[in-house]
Amino acid sequence: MSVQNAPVPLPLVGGKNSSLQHPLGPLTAAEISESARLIKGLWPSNTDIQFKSITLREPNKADLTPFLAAEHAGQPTPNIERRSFVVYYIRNTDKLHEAIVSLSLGKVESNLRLGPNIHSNTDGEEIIRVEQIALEDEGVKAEIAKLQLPEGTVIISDPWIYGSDGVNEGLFTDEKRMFQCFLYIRDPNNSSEADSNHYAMPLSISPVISAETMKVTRIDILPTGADHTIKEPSPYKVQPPNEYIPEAQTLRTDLKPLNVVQPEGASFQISNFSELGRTVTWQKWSFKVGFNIREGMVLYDVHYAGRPLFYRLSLSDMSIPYADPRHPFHKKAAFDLGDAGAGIMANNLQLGCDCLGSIHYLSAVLNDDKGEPLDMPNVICIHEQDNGIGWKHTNYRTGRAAVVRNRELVLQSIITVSNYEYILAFQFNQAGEVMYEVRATGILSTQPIDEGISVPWGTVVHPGVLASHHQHIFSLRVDPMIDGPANRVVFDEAHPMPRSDFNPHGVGYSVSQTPITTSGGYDLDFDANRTFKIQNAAVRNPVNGQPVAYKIHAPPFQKILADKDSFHFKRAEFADHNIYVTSYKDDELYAGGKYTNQSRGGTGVRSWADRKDNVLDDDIVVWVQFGINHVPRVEDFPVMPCEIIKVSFKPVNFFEKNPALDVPPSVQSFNKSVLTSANGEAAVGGAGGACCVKENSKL
Ligand SMILES: [Cu+2]
Repeated sequence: MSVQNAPVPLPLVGGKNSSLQHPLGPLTAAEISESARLIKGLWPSNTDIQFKSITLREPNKADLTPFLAAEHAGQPTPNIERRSFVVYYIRNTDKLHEAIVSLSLGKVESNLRLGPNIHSNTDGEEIIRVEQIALEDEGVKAEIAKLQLPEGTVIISDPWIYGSDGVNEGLFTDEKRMFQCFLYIRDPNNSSEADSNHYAMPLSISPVISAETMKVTRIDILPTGADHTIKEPSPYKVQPPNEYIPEAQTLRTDLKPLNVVQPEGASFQISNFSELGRTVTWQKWSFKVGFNIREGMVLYDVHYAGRPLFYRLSLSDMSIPYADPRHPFHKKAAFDLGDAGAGIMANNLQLGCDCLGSIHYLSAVLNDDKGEPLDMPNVICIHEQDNGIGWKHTNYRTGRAAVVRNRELVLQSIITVSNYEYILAFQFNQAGEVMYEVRATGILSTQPIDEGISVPWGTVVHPGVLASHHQHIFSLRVDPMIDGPANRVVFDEAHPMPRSDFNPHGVGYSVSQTPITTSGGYDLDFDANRTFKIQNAAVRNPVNGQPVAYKIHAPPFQKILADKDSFHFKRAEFADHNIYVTSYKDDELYAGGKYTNQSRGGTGVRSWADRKDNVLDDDIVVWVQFGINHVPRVEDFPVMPCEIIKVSFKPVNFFEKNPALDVPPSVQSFNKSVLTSANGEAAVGGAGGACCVKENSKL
């Protein structure tokens, strides 16, 4: 990193705008415009600046902690300077800058030129332009002509982040920021259907475009056999279409409505903590919701029944390395948050489509490439859902059942990353548990394959269509404050007791606990039932004297398969361990480093963990990795049924008993279920109103 202008540190003072804004409030439209104006003021007026992100520079924790404490106590809060973090290029150059703007003081505090080998995320305008450039290029047209496609065939271009391989040879250099476009056609027999699934008709021509010159720099021809052989494009055999849109299907006709009705509205309350920030309270939970261009949803200051649990929660990073070893597929490794951004890719969620029931939407304001505010309507939906039974017991002697439903609060955001979708949700329940759920869906990234061939690194999902195997590896950043800021991570393991006079039948087993003292990467061990817990050793449960804790339930996944010398491995610094524990440092937010596009590694959670810091009873950050090895199925095409992955945080010795005991019983007078006949016809009303309420309880 070279420094163009040295940063000027400024003292922390209250500014002119601070009384209007909360330090965690997402940047307002006015603040985005003001940030852009101040950055433009650094340069001659004819300079064309390409803004990549203009986002809140969150306050240092040392400043924010007393603010939040005062806020919770209802006392006057200290002034904290509002800052924005701005990433921009001088357009059509590699001159990447990151700047910190003091909005309170109306000045640019620091402005750094970054590089070499540091590249920023793409943006919506750039992607659209790259698509067009690929299709307008005469060389690309000449290659396409060799395919002798039917008259009127529509070509579709999917720009991909170029990736890194360390090659620096002429046109094959990865030193400069580039895009690799994969080309497809729409069904030539239905060319006017803009939503036709072009991924069923991949071409072997792949233009590479320079992000600086915005010109095609080379045209790759993709291997379509079982080896590295490249064949000259030849007349294309149009295969049958494979559409996902409903009008292309014969829809089943036996589905009856299932309406989620909340006649008295929802049980949550939502208020503004800033112009765009929201505080959510629901069933003893309270937290603040922010939204930014990179992470999308961010939760702050999560409390249950007034007890602090998490300072900050967000999806920090993801990596999707592909299995095909051949050029140019060997570079395919998407880091969708850092390369594009979960915020900027968020869907505009639609009532009655993406969430059911009584829905409250949150909208956001991000920035476009000109530095203008960009309205992002309905990027988060908040709603409740019934998730079956929460707990139940029947006393078989009396026949009396006690049962409660498991109501959940859901904050959901859906991102579209070109072909793929991720449905991302924080979920809270009445038993003090927090879940983070990812549903992977959308369309596989496909490539052409010759008929009659199969390969061990991918699945043929349609005639002539290969979907390569790939891993989805996510990193959830958890900044805990379990009953206070000083936490530790411990892991429990269950081991058989040795046979002895004490264990004469060889059946005993015991659970041991090991504290993690040093920052590093740690792994699950299912044979030992290894369970990681975030613990506050200074706060003891009055029932058993054990430290209060939250345990982490994360499903097993295969760690990154690319070898340790590969760029995929070096770049995805989080992808090699289930858990990373680091000491807290301001500005260490993204597990794969701040700039993932064509990154080279050396920054991210693996590097931070290598500091070997103390993480025992200190301010720590826990990075929870989870994912899937996606070996595509024919059933994943033309659109993939949701693959669900869920991480849970559950209280362990945190409460004095089941915290959901006070959930009102599940009764017919509340639930209003109806009897249904054997052929599914609804009958009005229904018996069983006293299913678990005893009229003459002795209590
Ligand atoms: Cu996948």
